[in-house]
Amino acid sequence: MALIFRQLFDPQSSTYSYLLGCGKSGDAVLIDPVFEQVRRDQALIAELGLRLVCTIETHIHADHVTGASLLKQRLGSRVALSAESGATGADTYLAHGDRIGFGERSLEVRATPGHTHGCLSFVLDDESMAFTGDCLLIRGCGRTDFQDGDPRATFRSVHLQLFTLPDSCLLYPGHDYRGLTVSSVGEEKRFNPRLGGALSERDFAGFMKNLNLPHPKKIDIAVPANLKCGRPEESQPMHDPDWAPLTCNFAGIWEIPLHWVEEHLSAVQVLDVREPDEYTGPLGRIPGAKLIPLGELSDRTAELANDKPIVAVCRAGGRSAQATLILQQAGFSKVANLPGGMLRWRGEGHIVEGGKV
Ligand SMILES: N[C@@H](CCC(=O)N[C@@H](CS)C(=O)NCC(=O)O)C(=O)O
Ligand SMILES: [Fe+2]
Repeated sequence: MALIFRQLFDPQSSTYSYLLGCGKSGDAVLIDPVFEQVRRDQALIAELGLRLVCTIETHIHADHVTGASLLKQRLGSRVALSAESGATGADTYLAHGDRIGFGERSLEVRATPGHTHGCLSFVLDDESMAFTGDCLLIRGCGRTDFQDGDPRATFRSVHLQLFTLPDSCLLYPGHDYRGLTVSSVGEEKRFNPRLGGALSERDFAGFMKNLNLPHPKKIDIAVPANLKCGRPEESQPMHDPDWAPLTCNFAGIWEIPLHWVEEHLSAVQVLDVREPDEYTGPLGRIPGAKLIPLGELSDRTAELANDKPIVAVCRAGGRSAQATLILQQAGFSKVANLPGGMLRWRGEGHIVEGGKV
């Protein structure tokens, strides 16, 4: 059954999140969501038409706060993590051998302790992919110097739970600090400089004792928050605009519902960024819309009021999306795009001035 798969990256913590969906039912899971990326992930899930049934943690992260609780609040997803993690407030406590289903697909849970005591890896039903968290990284592995880390446990986890998968099984890590995205069991068995080839448990333990890495910058915030599944009230709030029922799309553009604009026309400044011949052309315009063609916008932002939200519009919603970015850069905070532009506005029968009847 078709799998929907996306690898997502948080540049601040170099964390990967993984969205896996069943192509038939649309049920999806998200491995290791990052709090600051919840808006982005929510937009992608909506655009792909998926239903998030569950978020899954590979471990209690020390470098970022999980988005699990915020996603639960927004999308109703269940929070799943290791029973060994010591975390409270989850909906599902996972143990070695459990299966996490999403539609007709599933992940098998494997205990892979070492980086932390409660680390889990997740193996896709057909063993074509495994999500290794910070147990095994590409040509590396997670550090073992805090959170009950134990290099000997990592060595055994990698050799007994991951290197026993088919060589072709693709490995997706929890982080990569060099921009690498994917490896495979066969590759890591041969080329991992800490764990591959003929290297022994003792060689590995020696290597890990001498890593001498500085502690993650956010460890004192991240670990306590993650032990409560990243409860949003205890993390820094997500500042979503509240002047209108806006949604942020995966491209990062704030969009406003068309019917809301029609009902609140006097409360906003409608900015039409088409060319003058389009403004007076057959599609008509939104009553009261101010015309500033996109190419002139950067030089003419002073013509817009600072205290009234701006709704940007064009023919199909593309140029106006660009306009919202220009306005945000110019310091306007209440800005939204009219998705679909005048084509959709007219198509849905909203109020129009001028144009062909
Ligand atoms: N500089 C990063 C450090 C991140 C870090 O220590 N990451 C852990 C995973 S949570 C790790 O195992 N890193 C392995 C490495 O850096 O080689 C930060 O401050 O967040
Ligand atoms: Fe980690």
